[in-house]
Amino acid sequence: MAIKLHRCSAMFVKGPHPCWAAQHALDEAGIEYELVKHSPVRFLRSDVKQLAGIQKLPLVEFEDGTFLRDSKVIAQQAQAGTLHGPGESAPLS
Ligand SMILES: N[C@@H](CCC(=O)N[C@@H](CS)C(=O)NCC(=O)O)C(=O)O
Repeated sequence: MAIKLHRCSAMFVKGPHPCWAAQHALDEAGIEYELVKHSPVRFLRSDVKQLAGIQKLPLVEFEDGTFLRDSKVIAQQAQAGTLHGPGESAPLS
């Protein structure tokens, strides 16, 4: 499964920061991903808006072009081993 984690470039911000939380959860679960960094300023994320239709990060992008949003959902699925796109009924393998 080749996924991409889109997150803001403020890598130094940890703790409850949503981008950090999502990345940390993927790392803890041993899930491999390509890291794609974007502006920490939401209104400068026209690239994200064009790609996913929204500007909030983090986002997990799946091979089929779908996106999973919200750090809590990403972390929950990563921890449960059920990471899958919103249109998928089962985890990608
Ligand atoms: N509830 C969302 C919150 C996402 C969020 O606030 N992300 C930050 C990461 S930098 C962001 O996009 N901030 C820019 C803004 O809200 O303008 C989640 O947990 O994923």
